This record gives sequence, structure tokens and C-alpha cells, in this order.
Amino acid sequence: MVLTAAAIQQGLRTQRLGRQLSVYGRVDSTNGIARELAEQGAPEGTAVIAREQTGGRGRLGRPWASPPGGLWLSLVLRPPLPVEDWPLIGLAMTVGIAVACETVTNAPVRLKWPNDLVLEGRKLGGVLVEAPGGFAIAGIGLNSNVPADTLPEEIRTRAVSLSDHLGHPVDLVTLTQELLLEVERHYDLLSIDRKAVIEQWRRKAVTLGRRVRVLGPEVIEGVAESVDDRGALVVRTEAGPRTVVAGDVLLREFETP
Ligand code: BT5
Repeated sequence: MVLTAAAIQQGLRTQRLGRQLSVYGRVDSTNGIARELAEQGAPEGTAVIAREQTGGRGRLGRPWASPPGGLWLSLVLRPPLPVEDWPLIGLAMTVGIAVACETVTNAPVRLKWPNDLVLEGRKLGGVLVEAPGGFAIAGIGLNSNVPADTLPEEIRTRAVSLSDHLGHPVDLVTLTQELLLEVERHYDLLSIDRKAVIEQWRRKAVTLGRRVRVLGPEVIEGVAESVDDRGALVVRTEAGPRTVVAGDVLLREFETP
């Protein structure tokens, strides 16, 4: 089915997410459009989808390859949480996305701290939460029907798509509807029972219990032990436990972020 706002909204089971929804052809970045809408007062849950992005971005200004066939989606959020807790939003989103992918395709999607979706040990997608003031924009990038060999050469061997895994394309309309539903559920659950969200994240995590090197303001090496109540990663190092709020986790020596 073709990805249009009407197709997605027909049968959409969410309360807020995607109730206002625009689907574009090619844009610079859906996060940019969502931000403009938020600044004009768009309500929580307003969603922006593009079939293709020319300036898709990841964390720390890194580029996000966004050819046609992927799900490139941004949400306007007005979180009822103190700003210190906003790092949990990305965590909750990735749990929701993983649950939705599993429901629709059965693919065993796993999570890597902070906001990565992993399948077959490769990157399936990620979430970028930007907080320019007063509201948050959550950008979701999911390689749904993007064959990894159409991605830029430098990421090809580290990326995977649902269609690569399944051997056939997924229905983007169904996937988007399920994703909005599960993301809403897990985002809402954060305000009620954050421990439940963190516990679900832990169960899907590939990061915990492993030796890691964390690239942040400084490089920390040790065993990733847990994620705390604020979504920070706790690493057991030779000098004792360290808490990391932001960074990239490398699970192997030769990995690059
Ligand atoms: C992320 O950043 O994983 C967050 C990506 C969020 C993208 C969405 S798409 C909709 C919305 N609009 C935007 O402009 N952005 C959001 P990070 O953890 O920094 O990962 C970026 C790194 O992943 C890059 O440096 C590459 O190594 C790799 N990468 C880039 N494109 C990829 C792709 N399509 N699949 C897998 N890996 C990719």
C-alpha cells in the first residue's frame, strides 16, 4: 500500500500520535519540519513523514542516509516530564519501535544504548531526540524497505533493513500504524511507571553485561552493567562504577560509531 496520510490514519489506533500527520515526498529533514510546526503551536503527537530525506541527521550532527523505502518520521512531543528525564524518551521510543517491528514482521529487534535498533548485529534504525526549548522533536529512522547495499558504502556492512532480514518488503502503512501505537504506549508509560519501560528496554538490550568502550566527553572502558532511572548507562570500570549520560557505545574494539 502506498504511504499516504489517509492510508495511515484509516485504522490508526492511537490517541494523539499521528492524529495530525503530513506525508512529504523529498525533504531536507523531517525533524526540521516538525520543529517549525512545534514552534507554530502544533499539538503533541503531530507527525511528519518523508519518503526521502536529503539532509537526514543522526546524533552529534552525523548524517543519516534516508533513501526511498525507509520510514523517516518525526513527532512533536510536549513531554510532561522534567527535562532531566528526557533522555528516557529515546529509550521508550526504541522499545515501542522494537515491539512494533516484532508484531508486524516477527524480526527479533534488539536495542543498543542509547537509541539504536539492532537486527542481526547490525543497525536497523535509530532515534534522535532534539529539545530546542519547551518541546521535544523525536525523529525515528527505520530501514524498513531499504536494501543495505543501496546505502553509502561506509555504512553498508554495518546496516540492515527489515526487507533484508525477511527477504521481502514490509507493508509500510501497517508498520507505521503499529509503530505509532507502540511508541505512544511506551511514551505514555514513562509518566506512569518508568521502571516498567526501563525493564522492557533491559530485556531487549544487547549492551548490558558486555565489555564496552564508551565514547563521550571522555573514553570509558568497562562492563556495561545497567541503565539507571534517568536512562544513563552505568559502566563498571577498574576505578569503580561510572555513569554515562550521553555517548556512543562500541561493543567491539574495531567498531566505529
Ligand atoms: C541515530 O543517530 O541513530 C538517529 C537517526 C535518526 C534519523 C531520523 S530519520 C527521521 C528524522 N529526521 C532526521 O533528520 N533524523 C531523524 P546516530 O546514533 O548518531 O547514528 C548515525 C550513524 O549511523 C551514522 O554516523 C552512520 O554511521 C550510521 N547510519 C547513517 N544512516 C544509516 C542508515 N540508514 N542505516 C544504518 N546506519 C546508518
